[in-house]
This record gives sequence, structure tokens and C-alpha cells, in this order.
Amino acid sequence: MIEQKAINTLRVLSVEAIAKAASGHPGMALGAAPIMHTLFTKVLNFNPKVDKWFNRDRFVMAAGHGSSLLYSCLHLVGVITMDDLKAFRSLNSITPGHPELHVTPCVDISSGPLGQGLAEAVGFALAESFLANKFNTETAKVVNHYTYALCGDGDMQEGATMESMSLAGHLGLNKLIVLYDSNDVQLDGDVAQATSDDTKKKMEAYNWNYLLVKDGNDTKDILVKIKKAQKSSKPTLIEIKTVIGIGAKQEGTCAVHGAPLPYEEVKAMRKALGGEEFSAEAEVYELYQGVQKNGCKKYRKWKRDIKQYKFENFEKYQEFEKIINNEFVVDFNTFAFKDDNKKATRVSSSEVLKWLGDKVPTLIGGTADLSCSTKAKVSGGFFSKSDRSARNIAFGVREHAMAGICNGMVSHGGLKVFCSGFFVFSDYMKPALRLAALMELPVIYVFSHDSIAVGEDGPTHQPIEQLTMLRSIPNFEVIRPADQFEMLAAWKIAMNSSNKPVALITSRQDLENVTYEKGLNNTIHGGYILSDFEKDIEAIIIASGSEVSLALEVQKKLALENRFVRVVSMPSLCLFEKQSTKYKESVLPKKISKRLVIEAGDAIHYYKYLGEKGKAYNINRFGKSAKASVLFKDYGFDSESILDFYKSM
Ligand SMILES: Cc1ncc(C[n+]2csc(CCOP(=O)(O)OP(=O)(O)O)c2C)c(N)n1
Repeated sequence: MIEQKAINTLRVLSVEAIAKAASGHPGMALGAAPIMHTLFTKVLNFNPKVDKWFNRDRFVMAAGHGSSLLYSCLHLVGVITMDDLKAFRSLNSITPGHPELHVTPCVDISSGPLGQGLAEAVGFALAESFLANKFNTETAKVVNHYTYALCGDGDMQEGATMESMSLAGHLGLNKLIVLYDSNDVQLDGDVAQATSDDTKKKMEAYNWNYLLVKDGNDTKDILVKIKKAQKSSKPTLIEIKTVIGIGAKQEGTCAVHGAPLPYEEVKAMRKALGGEEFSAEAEVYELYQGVQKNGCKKYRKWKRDIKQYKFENFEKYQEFEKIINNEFVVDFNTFAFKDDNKKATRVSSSEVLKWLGDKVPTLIGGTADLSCSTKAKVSGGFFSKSDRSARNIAFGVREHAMAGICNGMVSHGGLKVFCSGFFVFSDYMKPALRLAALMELPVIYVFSHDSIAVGEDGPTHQPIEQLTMLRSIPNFEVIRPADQFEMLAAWKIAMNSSNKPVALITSRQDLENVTYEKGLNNTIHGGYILSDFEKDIEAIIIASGSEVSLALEVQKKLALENRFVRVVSMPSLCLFEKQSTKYKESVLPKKISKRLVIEAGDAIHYYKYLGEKGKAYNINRFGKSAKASVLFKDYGFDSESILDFYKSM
């Protein structure tokens, strides 16, 4: 029967690719082939010829180690060539070890770090539900797709998965369908070694619809359950019982999870299927070409719907076009702060964000139960089952899921997305931040309570090493503004970013306004001369955020003694790094080798600017519990102590 032949073709192509690469995961590729076959030939709405069709169903291979199986499907459907498949896991191929956005056509998002995929899928489903509510009309459903994910036992063990599922159930994201390749085996052995959860009860408790397919080879049942899931008022998990590495000598054991099958076994599988190595029969290709035809048909229908939409709702259509092409332009010159008063940068950030929210109808985001503290809120209420139009998401205390969900939302397209929490808990979000950077997704993070000035909450809540952590992520912008003017400029950078995430690091405590026009115009350069003297200067003081005003105080005190120093505000080391050598030299000329960096945290990334005579005045031990003012004094973050230190250099 052709269907069985197609499934076996997927299996054999996958194990051949793994064997050729001498690396990969045959277990899942063999076991989950019927699931992927069903999904690709009978369920997924996508157009292999128009990779990023906006209304396509989204698919997340959460168990990203099953990438060879995904690539086999993409080959049969005509998206990648057999040569691509042969180049599996090799340098510069479009078939990398785990699925990667921007590398393989028709891969919607990067996955493989277990737990991320489910969060990403929830982000896709949330984005769909928001945009569908915003743009669809009675006659035209311009945003109307499902989100599917394929996960394994490992995913189901991850905390981020559970956080995400809990939120998806609460929000009733019913167009999310998760196919669970439940084979009871993982890398180290049987799942039972580590888990005895009752999946059905767990999912039902999370407000999910739970369905079971007892035999993972029964494609009819898989399809029946998917169709049922499509009608559910809740998100659905379909647990599909499969056998890991089915057909291999060691099927059903962890031996087939992540090591290539012996060559003889691969050869035997090919022999049983027939044909040459890395080949598929014409009728199998034909079957998969049906997917192409169907996808193209659906795409053309959507195009017709859009025409109709344009005709009936021209304004909405224009807005829709703008959002899908990411063409919302904000004129930041029209923004004015409420006043010039001393204020925390979390407050100035909040003023800008509220204003932006009113300007950009698809700016959406939320906090991990901290909107009162981080003040990251746009106007209106909270997104919920009954209000799909609200643009504040109550993520609950689920930082990891929040960050992964935002990746899904941005990757979906059509949205500008922010999320927010205490800076110290950015640690909880790191795996997803890293992926955002890797995927070039412009998620905006608002992290508040940026130093020991958190105060009485104590060392557990006081970030010390988090600036270093974020600054060490490639393709990730970190901006720590000194006052409201740098804050406004930082939001502009964040909103204009198209290919990298941006973290805005804000203070809990009030900060004097010190930068004005200079801050507005120069934050984009990462570091700039904030205050200088005509006279010969003996040193440069570099500072960021709340420490910039301290640097200015030290400068003033030194000037009273006829000693002149330059103050450089450095809101973003990452942006400064990107400036020309000439610009960097103009700010930090080599001839002025005495330099002092003031930053209330670990300062390792400044060392290259310090030279032999430079010193960092920073914090690299944990904080303490006390009032912020007391702590700053205790840690020597007052101008007198810094002055003494400077003089001792
Ligand atoms: C966060 C994370 N931790 C560890 C791994 C390494 N890893 C990849 S697959 C896997 C086992 C997953 O088991 P399961 O989902 O049951 O996959 P199967 O054995 O069925 O292929 C592990 C530990 C990973 N990819 N991501």
C-alpha cells in the first residue's frame, strides 16, 4: 500500500542521512514517521512554493533531534533536494543538526533545546488568535490557521513546557494541537526511571483536551484524532504511543535514540523498501506532490480572500498589509515626556511604552506577574479567553515560558512583542533569549530593578552578573540608559530593530536627568562623550545607567581641584563595539590611558577599554539586604568613595 511505502521511505531516507552524517537520532525518525506522514500529507496547510505564506499552519518540531525526519518530509514535498538530505549535519548545509529558522525553507522556528518548542508553539497560537480577532471579518478570514507541534517524552519533562501548557490551557488557545510521540524511552533509558506522571490527568488539569492514539502506526486513528482536536474548544495534546527505533534490531530501547544504526541494518532496511540508496519511488513523490497542489490551492484561495477583503475593508486591509510587511513607522519626534523630573528609568520606559502602544496597534506583550513593578504595560486590559483584543499578557510567574512564547509570537509575524521581569530573573529566561538572538528575532525585553539598588529584597533579587550574561550573547543588544532621554532613544533602537533582540535595563530608583539632547542623539552609538573639558584631560570615566550621575559628581569634585576628566556615558557596550575605529578613538583616545569604569555589577566586558592604567569600580560579589541608599554607601557607590579610589589609581 502506497501510504506504508511512503512512511517507510521517510524512515529509510532518515536513517540513510544519519548514517551518512555518522551522527543523528534514528529512534524518533523511525518511530514518529507515521505521525509526520499524516501531518504532511493530510493535515498541514502550507505552500511549499511560498515559504512564508502568512496564513500557513505553523509547525514546530519541538523534539528537534528528529530533524532528519522533518527534512525527509521536506524533501518529498519538494522543498529541499536529495543532495540537501545527503548533506545532513554537514558544514553550511541547509539541513543542520536541529531545525533552524532562516536556514531551511519551510522551517518555521528553531527548536531542539527541549522545552523551547512548546513555548514557541504557544506563541504561534497566541499570535494567531490575537491577529484573527483583530483582522478577520464575517466574510474574510485572513488569519485562520492551526499550530501543530511534535514533541517527545523529553519535552514533556521540561518545566518550560509545563509553564507554556498551563498558560495555553488558561487562555483557551484551541487551535494549538500537540502531537506527543510517546515511546516511553529517552536518551538514558526508560522514561519510567524519571517520570511517573499521569499525562491525561495532567493535561486535563491544565485545561487541555487530551486524546490518545494507542497504536502509532495507525495513521487513520492519528488523522481522526487530529480532526477531533481541530474542533476542540481547548488546546489539544494527542498522546501517540509509538515504538522508538521501530524496525531496528534494538527497537524499543535507548540504544536507538541518538546513535546511527549499524550500516548493515540501514542497508537491510533499504533492501526491504527497494530502490537505490537515497531514492524514493515516483508514486511516493506523487503522493507528496498532492501536498504541493493542495497547498497552492489553499494559498490561491487566501489570495482571493485578501482581494475581497481589500474591496470590502480597505482600511483594515491597509493595516493588515502594513503589519505583515512590518512597515509600521513611529515618529519618535512627536513624543514628549510628562515632565523633566527625577524619575526611575522603569517609569520613563513605561511612559514611552504606553505612548508606543497607542501608536502601534500590534504592539503586544506582558510581564511575569510584575507589571506593577516593571511598569511594562500598554493601555487596556489583559488578553484572555473572552478578550482577544487586549494587548497585555499576564504570563504569570512563568519567565522561561514567557521568553519562549515571545519567540513564537515574533516568529509568527505581524506583531511587535515585549516582555518584562526583574533583571535578576533574566537568568530564568536565558535559554529563550539565546534562541531569540540566534533566530534574529527582535523581541524587546524590559528588565527592571537593575542593581543592588533593588534594596531590601536582598542578594537573591539583586543582579550582579546579569549584564555580563546578556552582553556575552552574540547578536543581542543590551541598553542600560542613564535617564529618561537615553531611555527614549533606547526604545527607538528597540522598536527599529529588525533582526536582533534588545534588552532595556531599567532602574527601580529615581535617576536625575543628565543627558538631554546628547542622550537622545548619541545612545545609538552605544557610548559617547557626555561631559568634557577644553583643557587637557587626565582621565576618562566611563559609566552606564545609574552610575552616570555619580561619574559626573566625581568629575565636578575633581574640577574643583583643577583636575579634569572626561565622562563617557556607555548605555550599550554592544552598540559601541560596532562603531568605527575612528569614532571609538574619538570617544576613548589612546593617548588618555587613565580610565575608570563605574558600574554596579560585574564589568568584565569593559576590560578591553581599560588598558594598563585603567580600573573598574564595580561589584563582583553578591548584594545584601538594606535600603538602596544604605547599600550604595556600603558598597562605596558614592562620589566620595569613588573619588578616593580614583586618587589611589
Ligand atoms: C534542554 C535539553 N536538554 C537535553 C537535550 C539533549 N537531548 C536530546 S534528545 C534527549 C532525550 C529526549 O527524549 P525523548 O523526547 O523521549 O526522545 P526520544 O528518545 O523518543 O527520541 C535529550 C536528553 C536537549 N536537546 N535539550
